[in-house]
Amino acid sequence: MRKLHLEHLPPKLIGVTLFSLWLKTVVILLTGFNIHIDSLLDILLILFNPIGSLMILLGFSFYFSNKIHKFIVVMMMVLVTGVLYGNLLYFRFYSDFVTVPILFQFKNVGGLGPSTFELMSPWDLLLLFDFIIIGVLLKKKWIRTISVTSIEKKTYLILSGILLVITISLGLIKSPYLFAESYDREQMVKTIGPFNYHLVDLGIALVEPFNRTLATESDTDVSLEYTKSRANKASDLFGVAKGKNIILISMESTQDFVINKKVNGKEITPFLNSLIKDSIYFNSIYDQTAQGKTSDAEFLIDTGLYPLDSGSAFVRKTENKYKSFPHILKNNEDYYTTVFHGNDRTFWNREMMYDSLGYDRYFSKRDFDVTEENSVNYGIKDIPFFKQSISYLKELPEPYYARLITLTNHFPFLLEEGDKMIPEAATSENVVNRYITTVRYQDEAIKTLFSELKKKGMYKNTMFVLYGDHYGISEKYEQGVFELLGKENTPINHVKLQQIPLIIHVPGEEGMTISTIGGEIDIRPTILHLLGIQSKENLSFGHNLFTRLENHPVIFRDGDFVTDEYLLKDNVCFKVENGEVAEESHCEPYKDIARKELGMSDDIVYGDLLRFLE
Ligand code: GP9
Ligand code: MN
Repeated sequence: MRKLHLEHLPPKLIGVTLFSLWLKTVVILLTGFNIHIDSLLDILLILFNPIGSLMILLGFSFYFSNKIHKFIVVMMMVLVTGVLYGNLLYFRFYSDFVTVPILFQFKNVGGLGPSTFELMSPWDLLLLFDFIIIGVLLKKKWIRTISVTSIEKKTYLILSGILLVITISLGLIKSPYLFAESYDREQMVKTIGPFNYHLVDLGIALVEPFNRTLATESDTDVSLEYTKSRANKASDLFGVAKGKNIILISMESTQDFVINKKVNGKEITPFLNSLIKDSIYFNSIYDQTAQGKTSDAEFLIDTGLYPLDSGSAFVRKTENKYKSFPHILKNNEDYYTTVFHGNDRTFWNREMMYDSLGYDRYFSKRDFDVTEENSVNYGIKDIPFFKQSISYLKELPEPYYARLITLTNHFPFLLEEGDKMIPEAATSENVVNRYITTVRYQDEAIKTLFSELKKKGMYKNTMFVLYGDHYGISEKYEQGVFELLGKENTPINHVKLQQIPLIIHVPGEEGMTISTIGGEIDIRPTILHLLGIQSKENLSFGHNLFTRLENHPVIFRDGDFVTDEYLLKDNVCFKVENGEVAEESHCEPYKDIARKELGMSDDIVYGDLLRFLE
């Protein structure tokens, strides 16, 4: 038998590594990211799109000597695995992909705290499988690294380049608005692959600073014209809360499904359920936040603009000029404006952003007595937080506007036994089971706040606005909620779970439930309506909820939307009525509105256009 001459074989390390990384990428894309597949083309794209970029990455190793070549290949494996795993962890909570700005707000997305550990799974170790196999193959010398000629290098490079061009072209054929809708990251990852997506994202981050330099005063005209034309009809409630103090409560991770819901015969939110009877309760309001979570909810309410497509405006756009809610309140009725929150001043860059938004005072962690005993998870528990806030509230000049941001009901929903006021639920998702107890605790805290305010005579002259800031249960754990609600896990039911409660309580006013659909962006015009303020500083995309048109879409940051009749989820059009897939043409006009509004809002924020309205 002839002896096998290994040294004449091709550079197999590259081949084996390319195959293993491709396989890993494809398996993760198909199983880890809940990517919506609606045609064979989608699968073909997913199979094809990582090849070109992986070849280019691994190709770098050719430019190093034989010894270092091996090392570079391993480094590329670490890089690719790290990028995939980072995205996987991020996706498990945020149902989104990592962007460059996220890397600069790492500590705000849970860092390496309990939130991240909760998201890990022992199965994740499988990601290291190829390292072991390739390690063994190298050790046994079953695969070799041999140098390549310059012709081979060139051919490899040209081939990788051609594959890359084909990938991008196929992506554009599949989704012509791929780059115009770069905020639709699922579309981007599905069509051009995760590595090309990261490159595009990096490119966007690099050119972003030029937006401001190139912006001119006339760029504001389109948005001014667009937002001016919206109807702001009169309603009986105009001015009913004129001159009152305003207490806004941002309820951490509070979804609307908890309202009036019992678990094991016990209400999750007994206080809110009773408050609703004497309040205006909007039960069809959607979470519109993106990667900035709580800070995005604050941004939506304070500015009436959409949050950024990537990263948090609180972190990225503090230098901008804003026409914010505090500015409007101050200019029209001379309100004193404050925020109360038990976390560090730097979290979400709040200290700086509140300055830009015109707040007079930020009561943060350093203003509270925070001890190990009165804290859990992210910081001070809601009951001591509210109790301590009251003494500050009492001293504020009136009328005041105070936003109080709760914290206890935060993922992964940790609470000591003694604070659990109802037993955990018994679904298949522990996260959901614990969530019930932290929401219940928050409800008790709000009850305490109300009764203390009543005792101190601070209740009657105040308008209360309570809203859930964003979802608490991400798609990964949603099955537990469906079990609680006895509902099926369908796209339409998932979208409905994104509803957050909005409760406006004006003492003495009659209660009513309003089912008009809306979003967090509509909260500011609604409050201004109740305050009787007709502000001219209205370059905002919100509508007053009392007169909002049902067929105007509630727009989500990824370009999806919901109207009274149709909803778009992952670019599939559905009928709201029965959850059936609808003809794409029904969604087209709303898609255009979504693209237009998100585009205009981004132009305002990235171009700092409000500075021209001084
Ligand atoms: C932290 C609190 C929670 O200060 O706002 O932040 P989140 O993770 O929900 O954005
Ligand atoms: Mn939050």
